[in-house]
Amino acid sequence: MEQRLQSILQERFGKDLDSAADQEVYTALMLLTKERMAAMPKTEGKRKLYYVSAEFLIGKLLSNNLINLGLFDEAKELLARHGRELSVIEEAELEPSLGNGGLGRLAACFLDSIATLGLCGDGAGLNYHEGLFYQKLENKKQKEEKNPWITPESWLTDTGARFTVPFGGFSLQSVMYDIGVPGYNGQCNQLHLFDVETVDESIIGEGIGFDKRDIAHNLTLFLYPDDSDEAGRLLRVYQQYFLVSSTAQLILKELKERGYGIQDLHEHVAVQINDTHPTMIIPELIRLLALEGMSMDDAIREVSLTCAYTNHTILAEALEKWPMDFMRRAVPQLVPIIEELDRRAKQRSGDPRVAILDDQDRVHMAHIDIHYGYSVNGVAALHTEILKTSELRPFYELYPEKFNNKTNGITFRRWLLHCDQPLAAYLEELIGPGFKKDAAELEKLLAYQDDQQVLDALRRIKRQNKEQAAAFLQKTQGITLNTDSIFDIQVKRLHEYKRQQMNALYAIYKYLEIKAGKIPARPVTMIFGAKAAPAYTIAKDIIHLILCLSQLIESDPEVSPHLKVVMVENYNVTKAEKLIPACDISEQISLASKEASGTGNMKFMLNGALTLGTRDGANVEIEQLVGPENIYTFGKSSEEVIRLYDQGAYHAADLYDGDPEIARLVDFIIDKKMIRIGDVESLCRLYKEIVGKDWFMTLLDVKEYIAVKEKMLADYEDERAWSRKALVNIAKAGFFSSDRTIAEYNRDIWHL
Ligand code: 26V
Repeated sequence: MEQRLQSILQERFGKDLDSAADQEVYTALMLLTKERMAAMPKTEGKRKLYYVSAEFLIGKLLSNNLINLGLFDEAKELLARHGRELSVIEEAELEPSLGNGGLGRLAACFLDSIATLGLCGDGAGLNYHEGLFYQKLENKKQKEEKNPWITPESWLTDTGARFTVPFGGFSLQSVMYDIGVPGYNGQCNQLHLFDVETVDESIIGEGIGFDKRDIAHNLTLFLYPDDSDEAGRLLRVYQQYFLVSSTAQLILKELKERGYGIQDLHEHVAVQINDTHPTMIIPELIRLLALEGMSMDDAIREVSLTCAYTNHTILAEALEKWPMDFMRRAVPQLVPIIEELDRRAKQRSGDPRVAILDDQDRVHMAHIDIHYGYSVNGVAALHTEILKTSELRPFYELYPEKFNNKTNGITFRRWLLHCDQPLAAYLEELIGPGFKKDAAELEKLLAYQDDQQVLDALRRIKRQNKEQAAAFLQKTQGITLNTDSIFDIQVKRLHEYKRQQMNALYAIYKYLEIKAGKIPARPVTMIFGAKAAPAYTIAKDIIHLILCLSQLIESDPEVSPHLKVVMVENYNVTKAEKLIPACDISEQISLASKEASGTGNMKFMLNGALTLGTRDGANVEIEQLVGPENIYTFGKSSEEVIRLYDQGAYHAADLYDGDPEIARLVDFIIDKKMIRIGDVESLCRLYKEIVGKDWFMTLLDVKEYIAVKEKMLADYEDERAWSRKALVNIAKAGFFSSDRTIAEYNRDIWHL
């Protein structure tokens, strides 16, 4: 390795490992890794999977690729011999923000596991030049900026493949870039990212502003541009079609290159549709097959046996419904096909709840997937049950055989071996290296649950990780953390259903307690990290509330020694990797029934944090695995919440009026002290929202939440009992390896 690295440095920069800048060493290591990946065998199979997704939140790639290639230690030692540190070198890598949150990160974990299991399958997505957005925190508010990540030398390789994508009135040229996805001691697959040839970064103005109608120049600039106006929503339709048309053309091209004909499609191709964003691949494939002479009946049957759909949410506002008029403007060639699919669906069932076209001339994307896909899966046991019994019930009655559950997972390469190297090394010492290949072997750790030495070591590792995270926050945001304190962390997208506002009410509670002289046994550090959608006003108000509380507490010498509230700027995969190993309390407090699965919950558990959570999403399965004594749950059940919605029986104002303790916390949002440091309009709007509406029922669970969190803080003082619980969580996390999830997808859906 050393020789090759030195020669790349020499060729490119005329330098060597002792004289090159960090950026140059990074580039050389990246190029070396790319060479190694290009030389790896590609996976082959009778049936090839295309995992189609509008998002792949891949994170930085250097360290993870080195780990998967088995080169990590060698690279680290080589650099160390020249007085350099890999962890410093990898800071030069820019993180692409090609996803919003869980859905995009899941897609990235899945690619890692597909390659690791040696399965023949590639990802297909879009090459957004500026990603989602970079979040700046200024004047206690979120500001969006562009987030460029593509440098002249990057992980992208131009494959030379080009496709023409036809839109109403014009066509665009699609350029296919590949990013290699090496498996862990396996083969190498690809992530195909399509880019529009005419993309033009110079049209971006202030912040993330640009002309939303200039499709030829803007199509691959940003992920999900602001969909609060019509031009933004229409652009999403253009993006989605660009993705699926390019992918469909690639699929048929590769099918033929592999020596098969279009009549063999479903035997040799599986398409996994990641949420509804790539749904148009169904009518597009049908269109392309028909163009090649296949009958409509045959084309629909072939495609229906090829495509499978994953649902990631039950939130009605997140289920895509596009006006047919958008289709007529952007993709008129799909209109007759969508109409035909709708006609056939209506023939099959007259129930308006399962129609593709509704009486307002809107296309229900999920309904296309369910009628014309062969599999429909939810992402956690509870989520799939809710789909079957309530959200998608009429579909379940029509097609019970299509429905199945695939509980999400995470890749342990990134979320243990890479992000928590001290823990991974210690586990290897204790139980051997087997867990790296077979995550179920983590259970061997259970043999040590009463071993004081092991429990002490786990606590030491946690302490060391807290110091690392604290040093990182000091360096990046100038924030000083007390590493003796309890680290209580909620990091995820900002959404009312995830209830960051409930956690903020806890901060208010604690603040008032301390002001009243009730000093906690140990200081608490509450860490938040969250991006809000640019047009989601209440979400931004919640960020503002958190930042106001942070300042209020920081500037109060009575309170600040005991409580700290921190908001991490631009929370992303890299920051998750620093924070998760440092966590004591993992906040998973969504309103029951609303979080389809969650995957952060799994990452925290694997890194020895204890969950404070509702019985929602995969939390339910965590509880079943670790047992109720090793998790802290609270809150109304999903059945109860669904009943409240069905009967319209939840009224926040009743709880507010009837309970002075609740009123005291909510009122503090607009207390004089807060108004003095914050934006009155924002704080008042949030206050009114919580008292008057509270659609996600914060006040329903807040008291029990506070009580359970208090119990948790008290329990932390019993070091031995706490560490034992942490050990059980690590030991039982094996189930959440995405290798298990992918093995199930392959067994039940893909049959590769
Ligand atoms: C999308 C939107 C779009 C606009 C309106 C508000 C809204 C709210 C939620 C969403 C979520 C879209 C789908 C999604 O990201 N689901 C997440 O998927 C993860 C991987 O399966 C899962 O762990 C999370 O629980 C789920 O929220």
